[in-house]
Amino acid sequence: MSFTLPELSYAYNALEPNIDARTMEIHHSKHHNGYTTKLNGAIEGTDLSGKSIEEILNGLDMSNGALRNNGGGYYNHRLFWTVMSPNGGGEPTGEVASAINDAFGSFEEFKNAFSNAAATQFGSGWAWLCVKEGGKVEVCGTPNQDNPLMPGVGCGGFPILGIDVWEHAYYLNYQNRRPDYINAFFNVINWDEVSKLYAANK
Ligand code: MN3
Repeated sequence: MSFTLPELSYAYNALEPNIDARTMEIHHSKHHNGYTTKLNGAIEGTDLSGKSIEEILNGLDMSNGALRNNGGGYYNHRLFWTVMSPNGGGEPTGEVASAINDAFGSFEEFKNAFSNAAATQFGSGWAWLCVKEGGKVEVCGTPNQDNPLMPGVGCGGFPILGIDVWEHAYYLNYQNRRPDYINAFFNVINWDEVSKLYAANK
């Protein structure tokens, strides 16, 4: 079994003006495609072939650079596309909203914590909202293509929201203004999908 590049459920220009079409096209068709191809190369002929990406990341040998970078890159981007939507933005409702309020005190405080994790991730990486068993949520960040599902990354739980803060995710439109990109990301967050991921993994 090999992994395939997932289709987006919206057009490359659908997230404008928050995320521009050219960035989306290159990010999906070049970067994510590259991670997918290299992930398939890294598992070909090994006993990992046939396992789910979650199983591969959970049991990852962190010294295997090709699998760590490309397995993470495959998974992280697959999640990233689904937690954005042209109909996104606003604030969450229901269970995930309650969990966010319990953990951070308010949506604004959550937004500050998530934005801060994204803004202060040095170099390339991701910021995450994760859910732990029992339903508690927390914010954390990981470098490069590391992911909370990997062993020992010190960022716990199941990721239900992630923002890519590699420069390739924003540089064409925002240049060095990462905070502006982070702000714009909040206009496209697909809270319906985040809620589903919360309910399925709490
Ligand atoms: Mn990326």
